[in-house]
Amino acid sequence: MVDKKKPQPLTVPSASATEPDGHISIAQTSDRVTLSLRSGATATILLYGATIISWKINSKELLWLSTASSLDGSKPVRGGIPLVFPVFGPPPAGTPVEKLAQHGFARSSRWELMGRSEESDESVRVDFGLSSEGLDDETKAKWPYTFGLLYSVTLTKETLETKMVVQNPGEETFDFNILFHTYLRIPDITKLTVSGLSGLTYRDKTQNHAEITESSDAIAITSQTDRVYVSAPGSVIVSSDGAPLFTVTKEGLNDVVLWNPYEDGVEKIEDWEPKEGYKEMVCVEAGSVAGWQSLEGGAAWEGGVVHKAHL
Ligand code: TA6
Repeated sequence: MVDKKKPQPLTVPSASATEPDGHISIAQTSDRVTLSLRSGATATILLYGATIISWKINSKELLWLSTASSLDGSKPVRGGIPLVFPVFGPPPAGTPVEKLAQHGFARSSRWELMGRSEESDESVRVDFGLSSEGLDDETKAKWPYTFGLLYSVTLTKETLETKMVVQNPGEETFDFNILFHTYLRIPDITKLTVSGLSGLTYRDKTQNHAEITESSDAIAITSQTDRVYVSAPGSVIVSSDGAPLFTVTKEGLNDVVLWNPYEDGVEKIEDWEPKEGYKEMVCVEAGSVAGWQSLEGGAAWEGGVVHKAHL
């Protein structure tokens, strides 16, 4: 009896493999994996960065992706759900991550497809792995810790679940930030509100990281917005004209980042196209980034996000 909970070795031929009942299919090409369910949900994940570049329900795209985004592994994807590890933002000088690129190396490394498992006939999961052995020498020299990442993407009828296990098989403790940098697609930024963050302290990166208390439970975005909400509760609700579009529920993660570069910010982002695209997206990013997560040798850490679409 096959244990459906454990990832099974992928036996997918180069084309697609369809489950006997046609409920679930995993199509793998050389650079990406596509999941699809009979319900009409699909998700596509690049092996580069294990970046989710598409999440659709009944052909409706739910993630924002720049039309100028590189998808060939030449640079991090602009949009979808890039992974941030082991540092969020510009690496602080004088820390072990100081030589790394902004947001770390997870989003710009090639991950291995570890396997898949059917959770039920209406959900499918694939697992990706990245370890210190898999890093290129240059990156390894910049952050010489022994680590293992196991990233699970689970697609169901209404949700896209992303979960990361960080392992420290070495002896030396390392500190890390981690974040799922989700670009949600929305109809119109002028009708958007974000709820679930009221009363929290946020660090406003547009005001030199000033600490401000959030007073609104229906946050509107009317200018460049770049905030780290510290110790946020479980769920954030993204609405348009008062109707819920998404619920983002984090597990094992401390903080939520809210970002929209807005009209002035997109001008500085070369691979952001169309420039007007800021009107149709909001980044709601669950992570542990306000502080460092410390992982001792032999220990493991786990955290993830459930993105639910309200269609
Ligand atoms: O998560 C928000 C943020 O940290 C912004 O400050 C902005 O830098 C954004 O990430 C995108 O970063 P990237 O390195 O992908 O251009």
